[in-house]
Amino acid sequence: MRHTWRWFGEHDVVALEEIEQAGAVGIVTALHHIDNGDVWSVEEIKKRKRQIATKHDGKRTSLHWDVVESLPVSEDIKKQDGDWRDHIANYKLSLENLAACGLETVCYNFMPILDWTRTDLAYRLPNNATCMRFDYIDFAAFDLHILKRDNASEAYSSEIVSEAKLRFDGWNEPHQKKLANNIVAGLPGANQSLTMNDIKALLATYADIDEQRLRDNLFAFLEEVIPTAERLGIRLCCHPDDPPFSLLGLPRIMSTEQDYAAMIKAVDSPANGITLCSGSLGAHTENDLPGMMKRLGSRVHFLHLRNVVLEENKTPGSFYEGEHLDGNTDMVALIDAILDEEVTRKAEGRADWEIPMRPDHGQDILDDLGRKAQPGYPAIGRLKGLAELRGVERALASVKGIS
Ligand code: DNO
Repeated sequence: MRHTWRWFGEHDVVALEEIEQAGAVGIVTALHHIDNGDVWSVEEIKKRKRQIATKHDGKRTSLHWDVVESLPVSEDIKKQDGDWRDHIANYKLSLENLAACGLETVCYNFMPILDWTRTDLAYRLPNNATCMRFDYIDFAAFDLHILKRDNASEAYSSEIVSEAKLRFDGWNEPHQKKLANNIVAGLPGANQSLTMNDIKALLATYADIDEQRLRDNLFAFLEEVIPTAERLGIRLCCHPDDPPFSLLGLPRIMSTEQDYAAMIKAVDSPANGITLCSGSLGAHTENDLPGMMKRLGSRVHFLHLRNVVLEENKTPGSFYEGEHLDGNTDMVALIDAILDEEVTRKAEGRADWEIPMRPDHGQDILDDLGRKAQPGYPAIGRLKGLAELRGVERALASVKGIS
């Protein structure tokens, strides 16, 4: 695997020098300041490349921009509404510009309105570390009593509705505000910060969009952009829904192996690929990550390795972000399948045999607790994850006789 690290640009409190020390060789980043739907110009892309290559003291880093995460798909494209045709033309132009600057791997997602979301950004663990958590009942309480979405109760069982009411009744206003902010304000990389009114207005625009329609719109988007990507030598890779189930009554269509199999079949090109995020997909009890890697591996262009601890016994749908090796995904088996895929690619002579991987998220530990990096993206928690994942990789490679 090629070890990469997500960096949010010059305002990231984790410095490039630290990323080098952590042992990463590649950078994953995006032009977060450009509005969704607009073109990424060659000038802006080159500027980011220069930033990645330069340390604070002006010397060169050893880091290379490996993956774009994400080139966002606008809401208009997802709905085939408003300026969607212009946005598709802009998307193709951005791909042209990225290819002209040497970028080959481009991640995106197709989640309506909300990108990834959590209810708690600093859930305290018994050892005093903190991590991110998604509590299904808290989310329902937000939906039913803070957002007050029309017909929201139809989305939940009667038990969840009454538990959510009990919880909500026990919250003071600051607590309600904090929860709402965690959910709607946009986590790192989401590229947009929404207010409650924005969410309500956006929800109304999705009234006629069910799962089938959203899937048709994804496939239509891919039919447009994949030929461009293929011609440019760009590998697009779709990130899964996080969490992998419907939220706020909205369809989510990239949550399971079947969803990915259907996407790959719809537009059959090596440029139409997958971001295998073991944390997002692992929050769905039925997803078998090592199996997915074995069956869909040839199209996996980017890996996010992390683990979630499901709280199924307490509440289905609730989970917290565990240490990288412990949780719902058998990480050793997953890395084993990844190494096998790399061996196959090498034998086939594929130039992209080495798959970029980033240690996804991390718990806040040690000095992270005071540094306050972007939620989910602390320096030491991720460094620990990367070190553990590399250890497993090195050990398995040695057993397999891979150099
Ligand atoms: C969360 C991230 C997501 C991801 C996008 C991809 O940590 O994995 O924000 O970048 O969903 O488009």
